[in-house]
Order: sequence, then C-alpha cells, then structure tokens
Amino acid sequence: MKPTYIIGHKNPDLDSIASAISYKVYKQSSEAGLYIAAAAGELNDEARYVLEYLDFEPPLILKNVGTRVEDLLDEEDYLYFTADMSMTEIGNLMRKNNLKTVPVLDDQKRFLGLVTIGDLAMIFLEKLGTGHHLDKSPLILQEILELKVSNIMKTHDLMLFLKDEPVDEARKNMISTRFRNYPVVDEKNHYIGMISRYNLLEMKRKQLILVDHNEKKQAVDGVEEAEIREIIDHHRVGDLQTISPIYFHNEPVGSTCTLVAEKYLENEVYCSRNLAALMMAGILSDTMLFKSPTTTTKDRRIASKLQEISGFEPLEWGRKIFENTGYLEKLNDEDLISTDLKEYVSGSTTFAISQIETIDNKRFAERKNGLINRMQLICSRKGYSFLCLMVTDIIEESTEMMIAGDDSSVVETAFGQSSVNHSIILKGVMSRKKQVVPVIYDALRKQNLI
Ligand SMILES: [Mn+2]
Repeated sequence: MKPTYIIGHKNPDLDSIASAISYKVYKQSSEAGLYIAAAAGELNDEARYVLEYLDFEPPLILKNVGTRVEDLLDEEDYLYFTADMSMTEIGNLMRKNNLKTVPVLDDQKRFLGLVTIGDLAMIFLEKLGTGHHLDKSPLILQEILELKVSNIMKTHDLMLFLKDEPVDEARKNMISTRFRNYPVVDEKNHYIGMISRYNLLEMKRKQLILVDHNEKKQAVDGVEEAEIREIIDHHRVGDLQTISPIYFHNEPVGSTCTLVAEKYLENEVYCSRNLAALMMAGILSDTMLFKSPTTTTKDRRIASKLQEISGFEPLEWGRKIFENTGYLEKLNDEDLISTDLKEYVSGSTTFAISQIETIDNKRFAERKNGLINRMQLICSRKGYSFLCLMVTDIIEESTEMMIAGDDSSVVETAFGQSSVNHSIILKGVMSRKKQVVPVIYDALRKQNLI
C-alpha cells in the first residue's frame, strides 16, 4: 500500500514534529490507508528531548519528496526463481503465471540475474540446431531438461535501478536501452521489484499531508512533484498549489497541535496519555508557555483538556521541556534562579529552594560564581536565611545543590555534607518536595530544640 506522508516545515520545530506524529496516529486510527509521520530535516534538541521522554519513535527524515523509482513499483507480490531450479519448474511457473521476465534471487532475496522468455526461447532454438539430427532428439531434450536456472540466467548487460534514483534519471537511462522490464534493488542489492517502460509513463506522485506550514519555500524539497492531500496550519496562507480540491484547515491559533488535538476531542478518537502530553508539548512550545501574543483561549482550553487525559500539568511540563533544551541557558542569573523558586517558613526562619532540571549539569558549571553571587543578593533582599538552587541532572539522577545565605550551614547539617565551593552533591535526589524539603524541615526542628 502506498503511504501518505504527514510532514511539517523545514528546520522542524516541536510543533511541526508533534503535530505530524499525532495527526498520523489520528488518521491511522480513524481512516483507511497507510500513514507515515515524517520530518523535512533533522530534529532540534527540544523535539528530540520530548520524543525520548514520552517514548515516541522519531519520525522518518524525508528531505526530498520528488518521485523516485521506488514510487513506480507495482504493489503486487512478485515471483522469483532461485539458481537451483530446474527447467520444468520454471517452465511451469512461467506458463501458469504468464511471466515474461523473472528475477533470480538468493536466499537473502539478493538479486543474481534475470531469466526472460526470449532468452529461454533462444536456448531451445540453439539446442535444436539445424534440425538435421532428428535421431538425436531425445538427447537434445535431455540436455535441455538438465539445465538449471544458474546455467541460463542473464547476469551481464543488465540495467538495474536503485530504489532511490530520481525518476527523471531512470527515464533517461531507459531511453538508451531496449529492455521491457528493469529490476529495482536497494543499496544492499536486495530485490524490490520490477518496473516497466509502461510504469515510467505513469506519474505516481508521493502523497503528502502538510502540517504547520503551507508556503512552498518552507516545504520539503521536491514538493512540486508530490500530491498534497490535506493541509492543517496556523500561519498565513501562502502560495502552494494543489491538483484537486483538498481539505485545508487554517486557523489563527497558537499551534498546529491545538488543531490536531481538537480533532481528537471533537470526533472522540482515542488519545493515549503520552499522545496528549506530546500535543500539549507542541502547544506549550509554540505559545512559549502561553506567554506569546499568538496564544488564544482555544489553545488554553485544549491544553487543559489534554491535561485531563495525560495527567501532565501544562506549565510544569512546559518548563521541563524548556529547561532541558537550552531555554535556561538563555535566561540571566536572576531569572534562572526565580523560574521555579519556592519559599518556605519554619518558625522564624524563611528560606527558599529553587530547582532547575537539566540533561547535563555541566551546562551550568561556568555560571556557578555568578549564580552564587546573585543568590546571596536575593537572600539579603528577601530576608531568606538561606537559598538553595537544585540543579537536577535527570540523566544522572543526581542534584548539585548550590547554597547561599547566612544560615547555609543548616543545609549542610541536614544532608550531613560540608559544601565545597558553595555546593553539595546529592546522588539519587530528584524531588524537591519529597527528598529535600522534609530533610531541611527536620534539621531546622532539631536545631531549634538544641
Ligand atoms: Mn507551529
């Protein structure tokens, strides 16, 4: 079955990737056909992080959708010979199936040669010779019957096509030869099928559904050779032309994922928790956590529906995505410390713990002095006894806790560690709520008792 590729724009962002994958699942579960999620280029850090986190396969990278030899292949199963087959075997197969050209393959389906009806006829004619030896006819027949495919197959002067070859090139090569059929192989010489001169006359275009764009210059290369079947987008209407009328959904909302999610909800198509979280990620990324002026009430409404399905809290999930993909690096020290800061009070002591999550603690190593200085300033401004910044490495599953403030020894006592250059390392500590806050409260209580 010929697939329909669902693909976003070049330099794909998270919305493009997430909408392609989620719309693929939607189409696959609600309509007939074969759908493949694709990307017009390599994935960025953000998309890669979200797909890994939610355990999705990355989409197929498709940098050109021009027509390839592979697109011309017939879909029927093919018949083939093996080198050890006898003349009676192949004779039977050819007669029963009306075959004229048959590939010879090894047990790995690698291409070895061709047997054509014309070559076979020539072998018969040559064996028969001038017909003067009528008395030897049983012997001649025996010789013919003893032949194997390996003796008769043609292995030289053949024209093979690679499946990824552009059709225009294949057509040029075909004009210079006179064969009826041409075998097609992959880069490892595995046989894929046969194309005929007739196939080359037909124009079999790749089938596309575009998401998150509709302008030609943003679209994957070769789009002019493909057939666009649908477009779902939230950008201005551009310049792409289609062959026939298509489904074109364009709406000025914050993200394409909003529109795809709306389809799931409206048509009550099953949506898994992870898929809901994926579409939510697309919305959060394109709307910059709903801060972008492109954000609409529909984006918020759909995101909260996705929260019900996925159990992901939008702002928490969005922050996590940004924090792991370079967003934090762009913030200044003050904003970085404040982005997820929580205050706590125990008796007369007020303290604060902030947390950032990263996939690599080292990203913040160079900034440490600046961060500590800024934390000291925040402590005196806000009257905190101490301020902790948890830099949690979610890959290593450990936290570097940077500590500032006059009473930072409380934290050292709580975890039984002396700080080195204003920080302690907490292996296995990921949760502020469960693994840090109770320990500090406990230490404060004990201190007050003394
Ligand atoms: Mn978008």
